[in-house]
Amino acid sequence: MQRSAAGSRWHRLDRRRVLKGGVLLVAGIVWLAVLLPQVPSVTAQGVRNEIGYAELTSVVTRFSVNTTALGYAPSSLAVPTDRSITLTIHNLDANATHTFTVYAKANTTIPTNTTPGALAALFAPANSSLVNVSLAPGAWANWTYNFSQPASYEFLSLVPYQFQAGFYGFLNASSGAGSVYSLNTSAYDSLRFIPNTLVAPPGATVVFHVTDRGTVHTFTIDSISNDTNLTVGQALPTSDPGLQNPLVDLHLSTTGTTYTSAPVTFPKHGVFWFVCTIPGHFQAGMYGFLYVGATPTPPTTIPTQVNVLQVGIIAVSAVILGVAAFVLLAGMGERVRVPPPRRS
Ligand SMILES: [Cu+2]
Repeated sequence: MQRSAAGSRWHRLDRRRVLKGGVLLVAGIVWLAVLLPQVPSVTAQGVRNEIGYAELTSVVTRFSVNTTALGYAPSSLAVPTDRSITLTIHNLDANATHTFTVYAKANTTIPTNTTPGALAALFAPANSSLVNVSLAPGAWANWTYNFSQPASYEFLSLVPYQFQAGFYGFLNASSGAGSVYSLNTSAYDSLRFIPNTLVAPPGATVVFHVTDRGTVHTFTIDSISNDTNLTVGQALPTSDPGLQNPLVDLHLSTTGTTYTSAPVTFPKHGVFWFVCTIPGHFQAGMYGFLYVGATPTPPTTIPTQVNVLQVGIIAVSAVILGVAAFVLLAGMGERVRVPPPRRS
């Protein structure tokens, strides 16, 4: 009778301890499992230097050239190779007919002192032009063509004396032309852009996507390559031509929102600052570099800020797991140390 009462008491105590230990163990594991994977994105605010590479998102295949009273606009057009492109030619000149004639001989510039007679003779053979279309005032036409090789082709008007007066231009076919790239970064309240190094191919046309991970910031790209007016650790210069006429100037105001720039076409090569122009932010480290057609300098200054959050989560997890183990072992130990009374 006494034995069974004592036995059930120990059993009850033991169960309570095991239950407590088990709950703590589960809590510890959940704490570790739920919080630790989130750490990289949280600590990224202050610790990591990352490189973001431009991704090709689309290739422009539709182009247009207008004919005005003065000539072609644009008079120089970069088009991609190895794909079909469509060119719309629109004669906006209300008073005159013009032709859009593409000389079939690649990489050849016809001398502007060529007489109308000599020009007519040059274009007499049918295969002398890739296309030859005559456009009355207000008329337009589409021309579809696939440039297989990178090359430059001159286009001109065969109406007498128009070429001599400046009615000519060039189609420049190259493999990268018309390509639109996408670059992503985020702005954090730790006054960092992450990634803070962005890389794009030479002469790329880029659309920037900047996600606001904090409060109010700007993403402003200096239009002057290698602008030496800016100095790390100092305030932004009050008047800097590159920042007064920035290539991109996104104003970020809403956390979690991604802001998208208009497409920007960069020169072949250059290194451009991008900064936050909110007072104090640049000075505190809110800047990065865009490398166009250039190899990025590896980030050499990693902020020495300790990864406090990660250390904290591991420490708290260790404490919870430790207590859980102690309670579990203590429960078991007590059962061994105090066996149920025996009948003599
Ligand atoms: Cu800022």
